[in-house]
Amino acid sequence: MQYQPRSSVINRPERSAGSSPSQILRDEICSKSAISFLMEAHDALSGAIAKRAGFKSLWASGLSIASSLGYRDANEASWSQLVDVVERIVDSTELPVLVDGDGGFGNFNNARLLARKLHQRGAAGIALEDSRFPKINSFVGDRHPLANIDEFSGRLRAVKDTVADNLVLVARTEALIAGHGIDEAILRASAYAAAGADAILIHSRKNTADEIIAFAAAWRNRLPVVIVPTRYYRTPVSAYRDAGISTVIWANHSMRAAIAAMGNVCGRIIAEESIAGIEPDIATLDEVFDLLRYDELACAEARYLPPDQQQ
Ligand code: SPV
Ligand code: MG
Repeated sequence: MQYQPRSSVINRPERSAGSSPSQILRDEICSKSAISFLMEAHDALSGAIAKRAGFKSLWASGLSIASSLGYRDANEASWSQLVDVVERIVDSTELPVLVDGDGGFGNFNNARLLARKLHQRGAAGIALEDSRFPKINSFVGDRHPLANIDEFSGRLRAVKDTVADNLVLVARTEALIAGHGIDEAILRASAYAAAGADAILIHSRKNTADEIIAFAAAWRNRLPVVIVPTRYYRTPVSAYRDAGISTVIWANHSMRAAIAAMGNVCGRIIAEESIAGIEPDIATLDEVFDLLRYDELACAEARYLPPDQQQ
C-alpha cells in the first residue's frame, strides 16, 4: 500500500509561499466576514487534540504552558522554554500558532529576540502585552502595573522591524485589567496601532462582556479586535459577531480540562485500588497511537527497513 502523507507529525510537507502560517493567521484575524476562534494548546498533544476537533488555529497560552511546566504565570518560565514548547506544537499540528509572548520578556531587545526565534521555529504570530516585567496573570491579584506607552510602542516597533510581516503582531492592552477605563484602553490601542500592530487584544476581568463591547464600539475596528472571554464565558458568540469582534481565544480550557480529568482518574485509582473502573472513561491506547500517527511509522518502516526488521 502506498502511504499517502496527510498532515503528519513526521512527514512535514513544505508549505507554499502563498500559504505561510502567518498569512493564514493574518487572513483569519483580518477577515471582515467571519469571526475566528483560536484554541489553547500547551504542548504538542493538546495541539493535536485541538486540531482533531476541528480548530484551524491555535493559541500557545502563557498560562497553560507555564502550568504544564509546573511554573506560575509570572515569567517564571524562560523565553527559550516557551520557544521550545511552541516548536513542538507547530511541528505536531502544522496549524498557525499565535504565541502568547507576555510582555516580550524584557525591553525592546528581548521582545525582538523572542519574535525572531518564534519565527524561526514556525510560529505564525506573537501577542505582546503592555505589562511590566515580571508579569503576573491578569486574574491574579489587583496589582497590574502597565508599561509606559512610548516604551511599549518601542517594543512593538522593534518586533515589526525584525520580523516584518512574517509574524502577525497582536498588541494587547491590560488597561482594563489594571483598573483604567475605556479612554485609557483606546489611547493605548491607538498608540500600538501607530507602532505597527496588526490587531488589538483587549482583555477584561469582568464577568460580563460590557466593557469589551464598549471598547469595540469606541474603537470602530481601526484594527481587528481580539478577545479572551475566560471570565465572561456566558456571553454568546453572537454578541461578539454583532460587536464586530474579529477573533475569540479560548485560552486555557484544554489545560483546565486535563487538570479536572487527571485529578478525577488519580482520585478514583487511589480510592478503588484498581484501574478497572476508569478504563471506559479514558482514551484507549489505539486513540493515542492514532493521534500520534503510528500508522505513518509503520508505512515508513515498510518503505525503508529490511523486512526482517519491521514490526
Ligand atoms: C494566557 O492564556 O496566558 C493569557 C490569557 O494570557 S489570560 O490567562 O486570560 O490572561
Ligand atoms: Mg498569558
